[in-house]
This record gives sequence, C-alpha cells and structure tokens, in this order.
Amino acid sequence: MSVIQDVIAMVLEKDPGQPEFHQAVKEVLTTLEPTVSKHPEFVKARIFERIVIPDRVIMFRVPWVDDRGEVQVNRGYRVQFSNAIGPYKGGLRFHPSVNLGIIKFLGFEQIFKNSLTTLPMGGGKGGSDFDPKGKSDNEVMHFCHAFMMELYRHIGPDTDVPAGDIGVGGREIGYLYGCYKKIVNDNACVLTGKGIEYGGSLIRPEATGYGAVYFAGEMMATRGEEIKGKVAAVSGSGNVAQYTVEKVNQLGGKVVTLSDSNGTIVDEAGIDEAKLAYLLGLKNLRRGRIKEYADEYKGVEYYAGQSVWDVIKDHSLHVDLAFPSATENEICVEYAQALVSNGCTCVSEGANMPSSLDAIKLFQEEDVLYGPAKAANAGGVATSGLEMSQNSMRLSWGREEVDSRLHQIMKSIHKACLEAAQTYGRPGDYLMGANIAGFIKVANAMMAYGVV
Ligand code: NDP
Ligand code: 2IT
Repeated sequence: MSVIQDVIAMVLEKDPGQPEFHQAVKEVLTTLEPTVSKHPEFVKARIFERIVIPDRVIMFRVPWVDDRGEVQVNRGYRVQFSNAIGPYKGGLRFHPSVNLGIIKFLGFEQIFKNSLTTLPMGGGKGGSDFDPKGKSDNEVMHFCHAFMMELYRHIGPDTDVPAGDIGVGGREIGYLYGCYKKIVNDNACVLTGKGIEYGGSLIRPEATGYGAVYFAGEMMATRGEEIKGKVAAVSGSGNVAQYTVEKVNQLGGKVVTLSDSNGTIVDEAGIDEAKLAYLLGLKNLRRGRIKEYADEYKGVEYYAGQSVWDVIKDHSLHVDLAFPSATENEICVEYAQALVSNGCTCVSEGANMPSSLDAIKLFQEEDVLYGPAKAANAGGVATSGLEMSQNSMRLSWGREEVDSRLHQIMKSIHKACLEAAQTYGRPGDYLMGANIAGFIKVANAMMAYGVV
C-alpha cells in the first residue's frame, strides 16, 4: 500500500465517527499521490501522517440564559489545525449540525485554502451547535458573549484569528468582538469580518461570492468563454449566495435560483439588482425565509422541501453555471449528472465541500470546469487577510483597492492551480492543482522546522 493509503486508513481507524473529516482527508490526500515520488523527504519526515492531526483541539461548554430565563447549554469548538505558515485562520460556524468531525473537515480544508491565498495564514475552524434561527438578538448576544468567555484565551492577532461562516455574520462578530474587548482591554485584530466602524474591511462581506465568480470567470476564459449572457444556479441565500448574485449580475450573467433549508425559488426572469436589495433586507435584517421572495415577485416558483439541485433534476431547468453556496455535500452524483444533462459547463464552489467525491469525479469525466472550494471560495479568507493587514498598518483601503487586490488574488490562485496540475501530470485538473499547490508550501514550512 502507498503511504497515502496508509494514512487514510489510519485516519479512518483513529478518528471514527467523523465522516466529513474522512471525506476531506480522502479528497486531499488521494490527489497528493504524485507528490510522494517527487518528494521522498516528505515521506521520510512523515509529513502526510503529521498534517492530518490538528496542532490542538479545544472543546468547551457554553452555558447561557435565554429570554425566558432558562439555562441553555451548547458545545463550543476551536480546532487549531496548522500554524505552519501563519496564525490559525478560519471561520466560526453556528449551526445545530456542528460537531467535532465537521469542524475538523473545515479546519483541514482551511490549511490548503489559506496557503493558496498567497497570504501568511495557517488553518483553523471553530463553532458551536447553537442554532441562531428563531433566537432574539438578545439571545444571540448572550450566546456570543458566553462563547467568547472561553474562546478569548485561545486567540490573538498572531495566534488565531476567527471570522464568520454559516450562522455567523456581522451581528455575531460584533457581539463576539465586544466581549473580547471587555475582557482583554485591547483592540487587537482577533476577529475578521468586523463592522467598518471598528476595524472591518470594505468588500469583506462581498468577498467570498465575488471571488467565486472571479474564479469561474478565470476558468471560463481558458476556453474563450465569459460570464456575460450565461444563466447561473446559486444555492443558499446567505452571505456567499447574495454576493455571488451581485457579481454575476455585474458581469452580465443571470441568476435564476436561490434556496434555504426549507425550499428553493426559481425566478427565470433573473434576480436583478432591485430583487437582490429585497433579498438582503429579507435575509440580513428581517431574517426571513426564501419563500417570501416568491410571495413578493410575480412569475417566481417556490419548491418546498426541494434543493436547487432537485429542481434542476426534476424540472430539467437549463443552467450554464453552478455556484453551490449553501453547505457540504449538497451535490451528490445524481445531481451532478442532472447539472451536466441540463447544460452546465462550469461549477465554482462557494460553499465548503458541497460536492461529494463521486460528483467531483463525474464533473471531471464530463469535462466540466470544476473549481474546488478551497480555490474558488478562498476570496473570503483572503480578504480577511487583507483586513488583518489593514489593522496592522492602522489604516483602511478604499473599495476599489480591496476589490482589485481580491481579484488579483483569485487570478493568482487560478494560475497556481493550473501550474501545479501541469507540473504534476494532470493538466487542467483544478482539484489536484489546488491541493498540491496549497500543500507544497505548508509541507516545505514543516520541513524547515524539523520534527516539532
Ligand atoms: P450563511 O449562514 O450566511 O448562509 C447559509 C445559507 O445556506 C442559508 O441560506 C442556509 O439556509 C443554507 N444552509 C445552511 N446549511 C444548510 C443545510 N444543512 N441544508 C440546506 N441549506 C443550508 O452562511 P454563508 O453564506 O457564510 O456560508 C455558506 C457556505 O459557504 C458554507 O459552506 C460556508 O462554509 C462557505 N463559506 C463561507 C465563507 C464566508 O466568508 N462566509 C467563506 C468561504 C466559504 P437556512 O437559513 O435555512 O439555514
Ligand atoms: O470557509 C472560510 O474560508 C470562511 N468561512 C472564511 C474564513 C475567514 O477567516 O475569513
């Protein structure tokens, strides 16, 4: 058996009950196979064995009091996976499905994503099984404060810098940062995604969605195509989905779907600027459901209980582009087949690990331009890195400056993926290219440190 297969087997045995982590490890390690013969020094130093074990895992209890005066208890996590190339960096997820395996998969992916950004950031992820849905602002505040009461001792501007992810947006980052400042009495950049008034960066809210569209544009350009005139499916209706819609519109494309965990809307006329403004109010201020979009606009279908991919499959909805932007494993192989059958030629992953391993295989066999999450959605964390830079310099850049840096970073990531894929014998394979390009930098740093 190869070293790679041995390490995968070791993870399956030693980390039972963590299917998402197993999936991420398989996805990354199998594509690293060509590095084994090129870098015998990595094998000797047991880099592959070492990289799948986090530097440390922090798990804690989060007790808080709800609006009825009842005590609630949640689980909190921060997985500090690798600081080989910089401080741990990665989001916090608040969702009832959160468990150790999910945070480990996200933290593991983050190592390679952050390496690809060209910025000096290690990989980490955290979160809680707390469900912000249906909670009052007061309850969310009490929960965030209780979470930070423990997290504060583990983070720092040169140690670990969390940010948002599912269920953690501007409101939550504000409450978390307020509590940090109260306890520690300083203004260090220990979180990104902050409000603009207190150290946030312009374009950070937009960055993940914009970046996923820039990445799609780069992939399409290799075939002489562009976003203009294309029809796109977007799943989810949160932060990533919203700004994916905005950038597709700006580039002359049309988005026809959005979803949440209750259902999907199809708007064949396209989600234009005015409708997007309505969506931002609906989701970010009123915290409503996507069904209300269908009630608001004529000619919009709502499919209760169905995902975007169900609707494409069952109703033969034509799309040229797909931006999965909700959650992991939303696209199984049947949905991937339905996308191909209905005209999709480019998939750019806004969400983390939204496609199953066999769905990815099918996209690649069918010659779909497949942009894996750790490359396609890296614009979010890259712009977090730019927020850290601005905070360190004690200044702030304008929108155009940040956007052009983001765009440049997405181009660099695209180029790095293609170059690594070419060098390691799989031209055009963005998955292998992203994994190898991200990995080599981290592995070389680990080699430099010796056995620690
Ligand atoms: P939000 O919380 O803003 O939005 C999430 C959206 O996805 C909501 O519409 C939500 O619906 C839907 N969703 C979440 N979980 C599920 C589920 N289990 N089943 C069906 N629908 C679901 O999160 P983001 O937009 O920030 O994150 C979306 C994805 O992008 C995640 O995979 C995240 O890890 C990834 N990502 C985010 C980045 C960022 O900067 N925010 C950066 C890089 C990646 P509902 O409201 O019903 O739950
Ligand atoms: O998955 C991700 O890259 C994020 N949720 C963003 C992390 C960050 O630190 O901005």
